[in-house]
Amino acid sequence: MFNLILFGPPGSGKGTQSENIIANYGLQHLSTGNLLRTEIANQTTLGLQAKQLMDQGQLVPDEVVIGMVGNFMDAHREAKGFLFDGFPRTTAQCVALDALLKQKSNEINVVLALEVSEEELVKRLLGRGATSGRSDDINESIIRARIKEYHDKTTAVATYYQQFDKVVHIKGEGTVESIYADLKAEIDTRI
Ligand code: B4P
Repeated sequence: MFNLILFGPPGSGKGTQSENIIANYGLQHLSTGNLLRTEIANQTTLGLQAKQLMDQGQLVPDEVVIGMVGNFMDAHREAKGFLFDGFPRTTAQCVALDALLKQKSNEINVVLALEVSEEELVKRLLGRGATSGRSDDINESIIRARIKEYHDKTTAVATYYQQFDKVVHIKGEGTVESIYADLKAEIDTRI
């Protein structure tokens, strides 16, 4: 199994680049943002609780996200590897993910960390908000709150995997194609 974490702040291109990576390597895409938005669209109890937090730019509680990820991995036992997009976002999620993978004698192979300036992130997310209808993208103060959550809680994810020497930093500004080429080069040396 080859397991990859695509890491970076909101708007850094995780979802965008995930599409290219899964198309090329056949990994199973696991985006916690997409899973949560499906719960919201289906108006489940979990979705209704998550929406309130997401609309304020806050993270959904660890136990909710970890349970959802465990169920998803169980439902995709045949996968030849996972591309984790937007997960883990806290140290507790890192520890839980390591435990889930260890049960299957697996581990994270690499963390590819996209680096983008804050002003570019805000510009991209406001741009997406103008057309996508995503309620967490339309308001600059919510976008700034998401970036603050990232600095307060999610940068610790890179620190966690750095202790195992698994983090590779990638410049996330430029064309989608040029950034994908950099990601691909790192994957190809490891897969
Ligand atoms: P996510 O769905 O993960 O949202 P995101 O980080 O904003 O999106 P992403 O980073 O994938 O977007 P992309 O850059 O591709 O999370 C949403 C919310 O769900 C979170 O705030 C949180 O509340 C909750 N949540 C999710 N996972 C959680 C977890 N594990 N724990 C707790 N809570 C969780 O795209 C952004 C825009 O940039 C697009 O318009 C794209 O076209 C553009 N773009 C991409 N690459 C570009 C480039 N190179 N140049 C110019 N524009 C580019």
